[in-house]
This record gives sequence, C-alpha cells and structure tokens, in this order.
Amino acid sequence: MNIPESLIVEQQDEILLVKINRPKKRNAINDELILGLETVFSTIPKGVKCAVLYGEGQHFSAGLDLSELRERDIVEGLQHSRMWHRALEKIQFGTVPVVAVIHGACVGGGLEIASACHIRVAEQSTFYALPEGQRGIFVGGGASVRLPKLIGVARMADMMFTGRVISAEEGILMGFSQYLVSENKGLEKGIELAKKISLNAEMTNYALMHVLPRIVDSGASEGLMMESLISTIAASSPEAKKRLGDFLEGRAKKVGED
Ligand code: 1HE
Repeated sequence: MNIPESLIVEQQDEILLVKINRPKKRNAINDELILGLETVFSTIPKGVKCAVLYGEGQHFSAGLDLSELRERDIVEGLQHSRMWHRALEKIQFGTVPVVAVIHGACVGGGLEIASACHIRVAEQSTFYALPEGQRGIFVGGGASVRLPKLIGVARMADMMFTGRVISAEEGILMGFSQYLVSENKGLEKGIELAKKISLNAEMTNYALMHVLPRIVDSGASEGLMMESLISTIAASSPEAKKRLGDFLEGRAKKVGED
C-alpha cells in the first residue's frame, strides 16, 4: 500500500485514526496526499468500524497546494479535479463512517475534504473559507455538490464572492459542524463519537452512508420508495431483531441513557 509520509494511519481497536501530517505547509494537499487519502479510504482494514480524520499542527488544512496549480494545462486540470472527486468519493461512500476533527484553517480543498466526511467536530480555533474566489479559480473537489447541502447555496456563494471567513460558532449555526469543543479536545470527542458509531448495527451505518444521500438526491416519490425498501431490509436483519427483542425485554438502554 502506497501511503505517503504526509499521512499517518493508526488503528486503535475498531477505530482508524487518519492524520494529515504536513504541518510546515499547513497541511496543504498536494497530489501525493490526495492519492494517499484515496488509498487509505479504499483499503480500510477488516474489523475497522469507523474512522477519524484530523490534522497535525495548527490547522486542519490550507486546501489545495497552490504551488502545484500553476503548472497544469486544461486537460491536466480536469484530471486533477476528477482525482479529487475520486478520492473524496472513497471517503463519503467508503466502507466506514468518517468523523472529521477540525481546527484552525479549514479552507478551500480542506473544507471540501471535511464536507465529504459524515460528522464534523470543530475546535474553537476553527475558521472556514473558500479562498478560490480570491485566487481566481473555482472549487474543484466537490464543494459545489456537497457544501450547499450542508450550509445552503447562498452561504457558499457568499463565501466565494466576498472571501468571507466563517468562525467555529457560525459553522455550528450554519449546520456545517455538528459539535463545537474547546481547543485540543477535538480528537477525544471524535474518538468518543466514533466508538458510539461503531456500536450501531452495520446495516444502519450502511444505510446512513449509502442510501440516505441517494434519497436526498432523488425525487420525493423515488426517495420514499427507497426509504421503504431500506427500512424493511434493515428491520429484517438478525441484528435488528435481536436489538428490538432486547428493548422489549428490558435489556436495552432507554433513549438518553448512556
Ligand atoms: C501553502 C498553502 C497552500 C500555506 N498551498 N502552500 N488555499 C488557500 O488559498 C489558503 C492559503 N493559505 C493561507 O491563507 C494561510 O497559509 C493559512 C491561513 C492557511 C495559515 O496561515 P499561517 O500564518 O499559519 O501559515 P503561512 O505562513 O501562511 O504558511 C506556512 C507555509 O505554508 C508557507 O510556506 P513557506 O515555504 O513560506 O514556509 C506557505 O506558503 C505554505 N502554505 N497554505 C501551498 N494552500 C480541489 S481544488 C481546491 C482549491 C483550493 O483549495 S484553493 C484554496 C487554497
């Protein structure tokens, strides 16, 4: 497996910790790194049930490594964007849910990577921006598809038109991140969430990762039919029958009990 030094991957029981490790360049994403992410999320070891993606140093990621951008012609540019799409598809539609733990800059391509994850935990230092607007380019890593679903079209357009920087608190209000924690507490929170996610029935996690986004992208009629199909499949699994039995016989936790 070809994992570059700019990625550190560590398995802790059922959780895979994936660290972007290029702090001197503020975790800017060069080709090697994006290909490395594609490899990591295409080859999740058996037994892993959830992954946590985070960054070394003071920032989650400064986005695309701009030093590589100037050298590309049009076809290479298209292929480069499609390479990002491929890698981020492996995160979003891979085999395990991914929790992003964000701090410092989460900008440009870094914001696109975080958008492909399933849950986002932000530390207080986090700030979000899409400097593509100011750099004379456009997002190329899937933000135009994923980000409006999280924060809305108008907010994304505002970020690119005006270069607006969004704070960690605003990120919560806009629906980008789901948790806001104090500085240096993100990884702990991310691992805590990953452990909870790992306890779910496999079918539930599968449906949330692979079926829910397709339902959202469909018309209401198709979406409702897909929902009926997946809920019936999920309920007929032995795991669901056991869990329902556990609840009815008083062995399962009530809602809100930890
Ligand atoms: C970089 C990059 C980078 C830092 N590409 N080298 N992204 C951006 O437009 C964001 C550009 N970066 C910044 O605005 C700032 O670096 C940060 C706000 C993220 C962090 O500031 P700071 O003060 O902590 O670091 P720094 O001093 O600006 O940067 C340290 C080094 O990292 C410096 O290199 P050095 O050799 O002079 O030490 C920077 O040049 C380098 N560096 N960010 C290359 N992005 C799929 S398409 C996606 C399109 C995009 O993502 S466009 C948005 C790109």
